[in-house]
Amino acid sequence: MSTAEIQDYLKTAIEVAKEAGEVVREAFYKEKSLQTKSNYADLVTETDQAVEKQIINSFKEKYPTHKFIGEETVAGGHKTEWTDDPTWIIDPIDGTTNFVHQIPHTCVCIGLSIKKQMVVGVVYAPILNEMYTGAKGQGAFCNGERISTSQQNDLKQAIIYLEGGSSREPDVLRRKCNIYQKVLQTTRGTRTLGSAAMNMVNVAKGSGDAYVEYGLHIWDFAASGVILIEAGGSMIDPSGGPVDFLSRRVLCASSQPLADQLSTTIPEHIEMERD
Ligand code: 2AM
Ligand code: CA
Ligand code: CA
Ligand code: CA
Repeated sequence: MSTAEIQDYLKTAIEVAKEAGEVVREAFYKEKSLQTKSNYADLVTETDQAVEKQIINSFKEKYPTHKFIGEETVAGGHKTEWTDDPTWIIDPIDGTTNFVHQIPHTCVCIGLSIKKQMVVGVVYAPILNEMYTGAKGQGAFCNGERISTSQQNDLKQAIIYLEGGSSREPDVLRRKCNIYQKVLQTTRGTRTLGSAAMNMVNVAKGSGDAYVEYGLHIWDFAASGVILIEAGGSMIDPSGGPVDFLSRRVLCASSQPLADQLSTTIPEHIEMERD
């Protein structure tokens, strides 16, 4: 695929993300119509659903043959169908709980895969006014300025993003607590932004050094993954080896040595049912 083609896809994704971000911004300080999904901590609003529809319709107009994977369109319990076809991977609002509670770390995520390779990623945080973009082989940017990771490679000096996640299963929570304790013991500290994509783009721009997560889905980290890699970061499976977008696990870091150190430090790696 040519550089010009990738640039065209990126340009479209930025336009579509901006339009979607406008809707998120408009709704942010208003009362929300709220439903729960798998449990009381797993939320969805009318805005999540409306924004996803809007994004998909915009792409369908321009690229009628392309496929879609979107958080609010994937029916509960169904396996994600990810093919070699050009596929737009969409999280209309990453950080829905932040959105509901008027915490500004909430963003629209749009990624494009071709032959199951991520080629374009856009993460737009409309309340923070931050537009993160990345395209394969073309670098990563925030509001048009080039970004790069901290290149930190000493765990003792590193800040690690960790999330509670939305699972409330006692076994998952116990394992997460064990990981949290070990990470606190071996690093400079932990942070939580409440959005997988915001954690990842912050690692991409050097605000913090790593992020490890179990329980997420392809739409949570596909778009921000391109940005992280293009910013010089590393993305692996938490127990080592290449990342698998359907495994529901990811470890990303400012550098490969840091990714490896964090991977071996974590006391247990939570197995999740694959997408
Ligand atoms: P969402 O807001 O799109 O649902 C918070 O832990 C972050 O992880 C959010 O980005 C959230 O995405 C995502 N997330 C949702 N469910 C999760 C889960 N069970 N485990 C981990 N992360 C999850
Ligand atoms: Ca969700
Ligand atoms: Ca998400
Ligand atoms: Ca979401």
